[in-house]
Amino acid sequence: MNFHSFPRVVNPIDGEELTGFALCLLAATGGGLLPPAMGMDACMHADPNGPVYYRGWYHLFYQYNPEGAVWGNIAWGHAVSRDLIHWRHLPLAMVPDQWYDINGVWTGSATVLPDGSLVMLYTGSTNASVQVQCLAVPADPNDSLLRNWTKYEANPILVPPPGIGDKDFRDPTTAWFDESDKTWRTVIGSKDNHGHTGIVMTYKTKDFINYELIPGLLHSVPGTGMWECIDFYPVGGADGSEELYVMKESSDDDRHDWYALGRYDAAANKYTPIDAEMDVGIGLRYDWGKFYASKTFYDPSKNRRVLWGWIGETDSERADVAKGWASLQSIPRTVELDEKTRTNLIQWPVIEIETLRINSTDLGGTTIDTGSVLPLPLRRATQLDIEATFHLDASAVASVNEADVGYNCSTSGGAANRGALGPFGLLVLADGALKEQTAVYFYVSRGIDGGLQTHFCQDESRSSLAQDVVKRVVGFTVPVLDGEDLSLRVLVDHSIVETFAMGGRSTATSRVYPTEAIYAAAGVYLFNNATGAAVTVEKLVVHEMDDSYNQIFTADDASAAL
Ligand code: DQQ
Repeated sequence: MNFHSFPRVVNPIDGEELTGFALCLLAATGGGLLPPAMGMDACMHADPNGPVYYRGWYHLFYQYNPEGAVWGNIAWGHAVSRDLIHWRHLPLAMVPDQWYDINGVWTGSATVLPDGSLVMLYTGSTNASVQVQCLAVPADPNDSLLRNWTKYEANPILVPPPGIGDKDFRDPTTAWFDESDKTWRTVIGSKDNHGHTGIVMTYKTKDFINYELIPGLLHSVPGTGMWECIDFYPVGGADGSEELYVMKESSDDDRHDWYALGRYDAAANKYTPIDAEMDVGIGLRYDWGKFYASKTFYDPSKNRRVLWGWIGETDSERADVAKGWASLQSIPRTVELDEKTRTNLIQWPVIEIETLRINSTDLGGTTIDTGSVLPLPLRRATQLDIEATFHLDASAVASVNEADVGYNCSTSGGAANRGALGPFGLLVLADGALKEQTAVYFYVSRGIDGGLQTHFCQDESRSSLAQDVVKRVVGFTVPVLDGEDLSLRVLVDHSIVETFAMGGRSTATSRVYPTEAIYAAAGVYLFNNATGAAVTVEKLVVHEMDDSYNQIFTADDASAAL
């Protein structure tokens, strides 16, 4: 089945006629669960694939099951956009129809060559379930919508090398050009079956058809298991600062996206993290909530790197089958080196998201006393972009005591647990009785070395009255430099909360399933559960957000686009 074979139906809320992906929205609404509508919505099943900017269009391919709401029969879904916000869904780009990908057209990456042409490398799962790498190119390079793809006639172009398991060889990266020997390099993640070590292998090629494995490993970290969906790219380097490299792996063991900053020695084929304790798989994550199998691409039209992650469901598979869809893509984020700290990345929603702001309320200059919860006077609170800055005065900070040593977002009791200087922040998607709420907050504590630590956490434990939902408290410490206030940017979209703390130094995404805090019954509150200090909310601007009106591409759209 492709998108166009869905029956035509009408949305009971606005009477608009819907097809395809929108059918999933209808099913979800009918089931009492509210799908997000600001970004890419519903019915996609997993990893973003091959994101690329091609002839004026942003393309996002993604792992998609055309036959069900859960993983299986993996093909490449495809959507295009002019602005990263308003998307049109196209027919499937690639389906499993060859012996080398009959068990799935798995994850891959696009590479734009210097002449502007495009190659796509992806993993095929063969008829014997062996993971092999395959090449595909646009069937018509003049079609800016890239609707048809030609798989290379002699695929696969790579099979697992000696010592690598048949099921441990997947997800080739975007290639980069190495001037030293005029070859392209691509890397592929795997694991060393003896040591449970995550590894990255580098291949070089001149033509994307013939490849040579470079001896040795680009990187490896013991104890981290299979590395999926490697991403590898430079950051920084402007104004004479040293360029660093991000290596990201999606850990099949714990289903989190881990990254490190490091140095890349191309001649030696070696990656070395700047801090061994913050190595790939053991240090920093892109997002402390639900965010996996992510991929970046370089956007030449705005000279920026853009990141997408797959936001899986946290309800049960049974519920996904019942509602008929599963999973989202995150709002696209720019990603760059934090030049102030040089220890972490900065992630930030692409600026285009601000075009969805339809009404803004300035509520800054409020003080939240200890132990208080303040409702915000908002007209609508289900689709919001909230910008907040909190200030703690220095004397309060000095009062943080030993009881707060060793605070940990996930294990220290969440938003209900009171300490000297936390938690304080926002409750979003909260109903009037606060039976349902997602808490986004800071907690300042002492580290074991006696210094202050700021934790940024998101508490899902009361996000839904529904039972069959995984609810956690997620988060981590976030760097705060001298003189900086504590800032949050929270994107709320019915059933997803994407938060960026300290200007994007740390992020957390929660998939939530409110049953009471919906439509007009949803609200936002400021809260301060700290025992030791009032908190001043220096800045609080709440933007009401519009839907992004994603649609199915029609023949008329297609001809108008060309
Ligand atoms: N999903 C794909 C694999 C990848 C995994 C299969 C990550 O290529 O390793 O659907 O979610």
